[in-house]
Amino acid sequence: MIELFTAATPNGWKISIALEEMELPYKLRPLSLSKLEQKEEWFLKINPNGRIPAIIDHDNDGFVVFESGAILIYLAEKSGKFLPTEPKARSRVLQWLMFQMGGIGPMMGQANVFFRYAPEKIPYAIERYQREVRRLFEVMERQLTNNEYIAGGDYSIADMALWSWIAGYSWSGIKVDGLPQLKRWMDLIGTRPAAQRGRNIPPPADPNKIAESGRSILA
Ligand SMILES: N[C@@H](CCC(=O)N[C@@H](CS)C(=O)NCC(=O)O)C(=O)O
Repeated sequence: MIELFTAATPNGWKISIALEEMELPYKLRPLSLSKLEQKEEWFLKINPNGRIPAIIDHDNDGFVVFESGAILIYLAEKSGKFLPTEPKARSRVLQWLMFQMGGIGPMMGQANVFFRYAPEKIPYAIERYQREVRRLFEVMERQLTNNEYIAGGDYSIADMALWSWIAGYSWSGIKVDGLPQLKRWMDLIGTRPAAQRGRNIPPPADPNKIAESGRSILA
């Protein structure tokens, strides 16, 4: 059994979506980010970085994994799903997973901070991060023009990682006008029952608020 430490944010959804897609049984351990449970000493022993997500694999000597990209690779290898073993195909998936981890995630995270949460609106910072996210979306648009999924013809952990963030594009104030392939791909993943289930784990704290904004709390 996998124990999943998570919260209703994009980095958390990556893992609940993957667990749902891979049909791996898991026990949910939601953390309250606003109560700073992720900084408590007991949790720092699991994730020294004090952030969600993290997992403990109780079927593998209580092996702990933190960092969402590393967790996705671990789960894909454990289940034998959504990460090819053929070296070139595998590398393509890992390239797009790294693109998410090093690009989309940090840039959308900063766009959210400056566009949504910062007490002072700093146009330079808002524009800088929104422009970079839009540029990354355009990179994906080109890739998706010739590929059904982001790393080729098959759905992979890279799609799960990217979709968890990109489905919340409007919260970051990013426009997707003129990106038909990106929209096609968002719908393709968004209609998967396991992706829908995973994006609602843990269940949103205030369903009315979520319905209004179409998203949950993005950190
Ligand atoms: N690189 C990390 C980032 C994790 C991360 O930023 N998690 C956010 C939620 S999306 C978090 O725990 N924020 C609370 C905090 O920073 O204290 C990963 O991909 O796992």
